[in-house]
Amino acid sequence: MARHLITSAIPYINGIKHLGNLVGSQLPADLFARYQRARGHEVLFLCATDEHGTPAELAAAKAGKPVAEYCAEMHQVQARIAEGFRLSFDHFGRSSSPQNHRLTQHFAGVLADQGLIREVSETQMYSPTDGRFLPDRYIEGTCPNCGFDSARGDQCDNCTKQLDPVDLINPRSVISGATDLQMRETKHLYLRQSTMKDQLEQWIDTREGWPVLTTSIAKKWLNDGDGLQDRGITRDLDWGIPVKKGEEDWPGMEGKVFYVWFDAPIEYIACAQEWVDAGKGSDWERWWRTDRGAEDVTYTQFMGKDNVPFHTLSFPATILGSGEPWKLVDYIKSFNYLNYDGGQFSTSRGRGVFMDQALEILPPDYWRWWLLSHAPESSDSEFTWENFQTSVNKDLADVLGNFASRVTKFCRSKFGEVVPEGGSLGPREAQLIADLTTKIRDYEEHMSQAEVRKSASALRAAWVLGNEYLQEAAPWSTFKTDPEQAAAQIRLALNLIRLYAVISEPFIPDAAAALLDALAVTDRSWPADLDTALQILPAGHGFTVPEVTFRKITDEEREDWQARFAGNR
Ligand code: B3M
Ligand code: ZN
Repeated sequence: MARHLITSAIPYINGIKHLGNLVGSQLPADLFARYQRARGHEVLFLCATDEHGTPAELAAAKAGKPVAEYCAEMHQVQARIAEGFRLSFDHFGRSSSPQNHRLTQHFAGVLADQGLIREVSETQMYSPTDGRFLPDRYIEGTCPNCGFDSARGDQCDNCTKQLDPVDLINPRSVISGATDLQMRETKHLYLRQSTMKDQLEQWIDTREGWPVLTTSIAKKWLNDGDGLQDRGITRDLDWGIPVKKGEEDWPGMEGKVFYVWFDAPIEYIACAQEWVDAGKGSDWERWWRTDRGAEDVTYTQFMGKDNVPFHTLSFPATILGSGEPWKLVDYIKSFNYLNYDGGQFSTSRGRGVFMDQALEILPPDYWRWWLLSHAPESSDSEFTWENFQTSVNKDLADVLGNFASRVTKFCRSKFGEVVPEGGSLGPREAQLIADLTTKIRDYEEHMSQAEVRKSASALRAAWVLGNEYLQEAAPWSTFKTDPEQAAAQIRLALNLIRLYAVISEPFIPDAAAALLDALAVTDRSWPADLDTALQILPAGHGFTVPEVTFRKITDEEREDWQARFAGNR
């Protein structure tokens, strides 16, 4: 039995995520976690909400709520939606937890002790009216390039020019509208990543079999231009983790907080502490400290490609730089983007399907299957309603659902709701078992490497084999001449439904549970040997015909939904 630590990138707290976010980290991480559990391995699967930074402050202000209250509420909302999609986190934590406060301050302290932090003085916009420094996004003004009057401090949304707050004409505070802004000196902490370039590069070069997408992004940041840059890890914000050196105050850093990207990955560790403190587990060190048993843990991270630099360079710099025996990631699985119906998902324009809306129109398995079988692995991929309808109707309804329903209904009508006895298997069945064995071994191979699309294809191919067999063996005609043989065929087919439920569970957990329920079987053992696995339901075992496992999506629904999610909110 192996031990798998699995984390998904932690979603920002500000709002409900769209399907592209879901398929870029949480969903494939869940697939992998479910698979490793099904294979009998010990799994700790963690995720959390990423609650600090300007976006959280701005979203809370927009909602007219204190930021702590806003975050607590949105955490509940995201947790409920995660359950709706059956994301099987062992714990869904919060980066604002006391555990993460302590651990982030601890890391800053040890990094300082290792000489890896330097203090830098810079000038930044200060608003006397608001009594605070203003980050780029808190400043608006007229664009020097196109004259647009609501350009932000970091970029003009009208002409897309990248800006510095000082470039803006008539800059004003987004919070109060104040225009009496001034440049003031402020001090910040920088993590001296540049001194760790060789160590990081060597670490990356010795990772075996990492996806090209992951290593190419890491290499680009290591070697582009002037190479790896030192990184500011503090901000002049109210909301966040106060800058401290361990438990001690940090002179000159009063009123400042750590940068959200410094504390967010540390939450992966703090989340394991939260898991223990919530009474759900014991001994988090066993997963995270190589001096406490974590040396034989396999740690896999899942994320969208925009998160790769932080996970291949910044977070490892924190871990390695600490000089303490923390577990480093073993495999980073990254994803491209999912586009929506000829364009991009857009939160501001309400374009595309968001996680809460998806669950309002269809159960989670439908989305899980489409998203995973179309995961943007080797390139960006696109959600279209036509494609969604086709996949659901063909793969789920016609192939898997139809198989389960035909077999159980036929059995009920000829033999009753009980696994029939008599007859024996012939060469056709031997061939089916051989073909299935090949497919399932392929499936295992792809799943163990988190090759999501290839896994989905292998699984679909295994479903198809059952349908083809049923078509050829045609027990409904066999029954007329040789009822014993038909009984043997149906006994095999009923067992095949159980097998499909077990191996499909990581993709479609609800359907899997419903099928096992209908078959009145609790044995979820993974099929080591197919001959044996296809005899688990013995003759005489009672079952019920399952409810419709998957219904078809009609053309009318497809058109409705397409119009409803087109955007322009
Ligand atoms: N919250 C960005 C994102 O949701 C960021 C990930 C943090 S992972 C430590 O894509
Ligand atoms: Zn402009």
